[in-house]
Amino acid sequence: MKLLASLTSPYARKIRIILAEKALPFELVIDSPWEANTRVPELNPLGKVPVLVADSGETFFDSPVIAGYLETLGAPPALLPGDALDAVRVRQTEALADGVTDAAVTALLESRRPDGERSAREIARQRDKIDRGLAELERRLDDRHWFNGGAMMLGDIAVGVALGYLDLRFPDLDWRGRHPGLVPFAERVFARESFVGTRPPAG
Ligand SMILES: N[C@@H](CCC(=O)N[C@@H](CS)C(=O)NCC(=O)O)C(=O)O
Repeated sequence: MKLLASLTSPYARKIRIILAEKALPFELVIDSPWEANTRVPELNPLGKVPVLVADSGETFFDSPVIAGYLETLGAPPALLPGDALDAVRVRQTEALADGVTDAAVTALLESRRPDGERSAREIARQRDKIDRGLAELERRLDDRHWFNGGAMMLGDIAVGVALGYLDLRFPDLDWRGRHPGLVPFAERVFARESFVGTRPPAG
C-alpha cells in the first residue's frame, strides 16, 4: 500500500495517524501537489493529497474515503462502530473537524495571496467558521473523554488533527484560551505515538 502525501497536509496526517494506530505497513511517497513535478494529478484528477494506492492497484481519495477503505482491512482498533447510525455519528464528528481544517487551509491560502488580491473579509469569514466549529466541538465533547462512545474513533483523530493544524498555521488564534474544554482532549491525543510520529515540520 502506498500513500501519497505532503508532510504538512492535515488530511494526509489524519490517514498517517490511522495507519499508525492500526500498525498497517505502507510506503510513504512524499509529493506536494503545489510543486511543478508532482505526480498527484495522475492518480487523483483533483490534484490533492492524500491519495492511497491499495495493494490491488486501486486508488482511493479523499481522506474520509481512504479512512473508510482502511477500515475494511479489519485491522484493530476499529475506528468506526459496527452500527451504521453510530458510524454516521462518528462521520459527523469527522466532517465537523475536517470543516474546521478546511476553513484554516482556506484562510492560510488567502493570507498568502499578494497584496491587493488578499481579502481581509474572506480571512475573517473563515476564522468565524473555525471559531464556530470549535465551539460546537467543545459543546459536543462536554466533559467526556472521546467524542463518540468509550474509545477513540475516527472523529477524535480528525479533531486532534484540526487542532494540531491550528497550532502549526494559526498560533495567534489562541484556540486554547477561547475553547478551554478542548484542551484536556488535545493533550490526550497529542501524546499518542501516532500523533507524535506525524507532527508536521514547521514551515
Ligand atoms: N477533502 C480533501 C482535502 C484534501 C486537500 O485539500 N489537500 C490539500 C493539501 S492540505 C491539497 O492537496 N491541495 C492541493 C490543491 O488544492 O491544489 C481530503 O480530505 O482529503
